[in-house]
Amino acid sequence: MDGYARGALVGTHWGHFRVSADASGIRDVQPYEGDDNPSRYGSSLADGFDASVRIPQPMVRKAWLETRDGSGRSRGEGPFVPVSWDAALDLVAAELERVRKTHGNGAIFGGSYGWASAGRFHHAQSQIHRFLNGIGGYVSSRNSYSAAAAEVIVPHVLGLSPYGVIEPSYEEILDHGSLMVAFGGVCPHNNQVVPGGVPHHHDRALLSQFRARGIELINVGPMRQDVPDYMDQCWMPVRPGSDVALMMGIAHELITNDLCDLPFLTTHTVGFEDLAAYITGQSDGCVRDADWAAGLFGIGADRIRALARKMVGRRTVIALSLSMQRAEYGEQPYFMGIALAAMLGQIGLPGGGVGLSWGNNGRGLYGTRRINFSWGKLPQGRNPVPDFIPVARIADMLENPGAPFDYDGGRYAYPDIRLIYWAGGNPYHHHQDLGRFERAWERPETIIVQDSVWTASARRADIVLPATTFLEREDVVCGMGQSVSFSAQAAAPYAQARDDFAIFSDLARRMGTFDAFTEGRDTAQWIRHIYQQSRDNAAAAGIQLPDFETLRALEVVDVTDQLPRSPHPLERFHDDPEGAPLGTPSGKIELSSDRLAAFGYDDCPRHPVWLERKEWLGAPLAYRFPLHLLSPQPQNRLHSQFDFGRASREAKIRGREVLTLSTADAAARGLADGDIARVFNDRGETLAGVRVTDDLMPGVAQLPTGAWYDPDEEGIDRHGNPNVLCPDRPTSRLAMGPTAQSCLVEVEKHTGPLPEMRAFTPPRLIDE
Ligand SMILES: Nc1nc2c(c(=O)[nH]1)N[C@H]1C(S)=C(S)[C@@H](COP(=O)(O)OP(=O)(O)OC[C@H]3O[C@@H](n4cnc5c(=O)[nH]c(N)nc54)[C@H](O)[C@@H]3O)O[C@H]1N2
Ligand SMILES: Nc1nc2c(c(=O)[nH]1)N[C@H]1C(S)=C(S)[C@@H](COP(=O)(O)OP(=O)(O)OC[C@H]3O[C@@H](n4cnc5c(=O)[nH]c(N)nc54)[C@H](O)[C@@H]3O)O[C@H]1N2
Ligand SMILES: [Mo]
Repeated sequence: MDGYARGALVGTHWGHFRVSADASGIRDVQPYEGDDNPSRYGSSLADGFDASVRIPQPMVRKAWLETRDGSGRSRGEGPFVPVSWDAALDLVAAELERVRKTHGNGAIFGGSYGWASAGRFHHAQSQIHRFLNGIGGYVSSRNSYSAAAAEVIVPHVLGLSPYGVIEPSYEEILDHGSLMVAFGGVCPHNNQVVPGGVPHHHDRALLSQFRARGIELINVGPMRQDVPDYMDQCWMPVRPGSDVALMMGIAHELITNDLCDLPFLTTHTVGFEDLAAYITGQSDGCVRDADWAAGLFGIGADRIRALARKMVGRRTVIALSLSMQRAEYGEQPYFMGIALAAMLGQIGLPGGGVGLSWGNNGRGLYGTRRINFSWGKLPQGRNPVPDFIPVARIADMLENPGAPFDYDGGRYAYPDIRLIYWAGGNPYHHHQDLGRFERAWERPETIIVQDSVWTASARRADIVLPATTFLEREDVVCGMGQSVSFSAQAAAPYAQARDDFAIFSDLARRMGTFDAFTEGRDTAQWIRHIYQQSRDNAAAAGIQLPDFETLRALEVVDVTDQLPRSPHPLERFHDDPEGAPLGTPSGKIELSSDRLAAFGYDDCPRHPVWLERKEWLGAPLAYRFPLHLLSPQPQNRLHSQFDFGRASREAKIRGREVLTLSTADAAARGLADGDIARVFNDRGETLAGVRVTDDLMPGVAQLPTGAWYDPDEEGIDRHGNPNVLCPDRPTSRLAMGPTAQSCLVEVEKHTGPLPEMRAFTPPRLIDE
């Protein structure tokens, strides 16, 4: 049909694709024929061999090669010296050995946060952690940039991880639900990414049934387009960062009109009195009612009261997106969202209660028949180094060795890092306040980055090791869906690129840990071994998976029909709170927590609170920087991956990432569609292309993440990367999570010539 033989099936986090390649590169990419709703950016895989971004061979930064100590300041300026694999790996092994001997393994930062690619074996984090554990360990990181605040607060409140309560599923909402109040919407493109890979995208098929089933959807958030256009929605625009106030206004209406489910609150929760006293003002004199909330974020108090009434007496689910916890005091919207659902008394009922980390990563899309066994994986071994950081405190750590920090009730000290080794993540994508980060990144003596492309992080490394991509190797892929796939090798490795496993095996040989690292298996044997583990685990749970060769021939195997319906983790608790208690100290939902109180954090006290943010539209800083900048997930790629690909590039405006503004804010600044704007605050400045819409509330601007950081000599980014603007400030002492979504900026028209971009031009190389 497409003129080529059926291509190799390749599994990615954003779906499966058929890739045809020959010696000259990739010829064609088609969506997997089994997916009736593929991601729109599969076409970018055709650029997987783009020579302007791929790293052809190992590289060493010239200044580092010549001077070693004290050369960190010139990181980012290149030039690089291409070297042989042997020379590069000798250098890496010698540096690891030197740092280990002189300072101990506690001076090696191997947290290596990032998504890398799908695949059970070629998983860069597992590979690097296994390797580093084998040589005595490394400083690790805890939690994720995605959901740190939720990951730490939810266990205190529900006794479960936020990923353990992702139900109710959409199936249940369709069958039993009546109302969904979605804070942050149910963003269609975000739902198409499923960590670990997925062959079929169910979002459209499920969400498009809402209308016919008469389920009401309220989108509480700044952007109308957070709900797909084929769904009916009632849009309630609210200022970013104000959700807790809105929830409290709703709660006040419920409490003062006897609309709370008191029997549920009595049998299933503790601490409601504390929270009620705070909301009604009994405890501190401040009444947090609908009028108070309306005053804070400019929605009519009547609308808040009406919303409260709407939620009572019908099956209601409160869905919380992750975006609002990636913000100052990001623990609070999750804490209060659970409390509000508890007041409605439906937690644990099908199609009701609370949906956590909703609207992305396939949450709720894969039904009630869940995988009831664990997939095999590469064992990482044990890390003997106890030191860790909350993942987003990296700049703080590099700047303040030895300084104390708080985290989830403990007090720790930052380690003194001499060497950083990163494989499978892009810190110059994911971290905030890149200006500060760049200064902190100067401090380590040695930085090693292993990636397939010249990301900003690779450009700022001393030793760069080129890795293959998923196009160039085979693997077994399985995400949170109910299927497992064989991901085929579509092409030979690019230039001298090697698999992470091959790189670490050769390093292990140099460090004397080869046998322990490989356990005598080569790549093909490891892939089969890990798949056999999956088979064994499945068999123990009564699920049959075919043997490896059959999987390879079938390509995709779906086990949904074999899976029993698994109950909502909170269903048993709902039915029998004494017999099936939660993992909290009281066994119940803790709306006020003695344990949190004992931590003594004023920025995350015992019950949900409204705290004034430093950056939001109600802050004094908004006089100088009157727009709230949100940096959502990009529609045309995953994070920074394949930013050089055609789908991502075609969506840009004159090469820059797209800044969305409301009609009113654009007009006030003389900006129109297609203009280039300067976006700035005290932390930095970037250039972006302007798109104007009526679907975004005035006062809010959106600039998606992922445009490759491309600063000029003055540090002004030329490409539209929001992280030059976003703050590097922790959510609270509890989770110490990232707060990218609490960011104020101003926007002006860019006049004068457009600076030339360098993001996709390779750094200068010097031939020795
Ligand atoms: N301002 C702002 N910043 C944010 C966010 C936000 O909302 N706003 N969101 C945050 C969130 S939720 C996340 S999850 C992070 C994501 O941050 P990251 O996960 O760091 O971003 P990616 O672009 O996915 O980086 C993955 C890197 O791994 C490389 N890679 C892929 N496969 C392989 C492989 O097999 N081997 C090796 N060695 N490398 C490989 C890719 O080329 C890429 O450079 O960003 C965070 N940053
Ligand atoms: N295409 C694509 N999909 C992805 C990813 C990607 O890179 N590309 N990344 C994946 C990853 S790693 C993650 S963690 C998830 C993240 O999933 P989310 O965190 O849900 O994603 P965002 O796009 O940051 O935010 C969704 C919407 O929340 C709204 N919002 C922002 N702040 C607030 C607020 O304070 N209150 C309310 N009510 N709404 C707010 C914004 O309008 C935004 O469009 O997405 C995943 N999906
Ligand atoms: Mo994420």
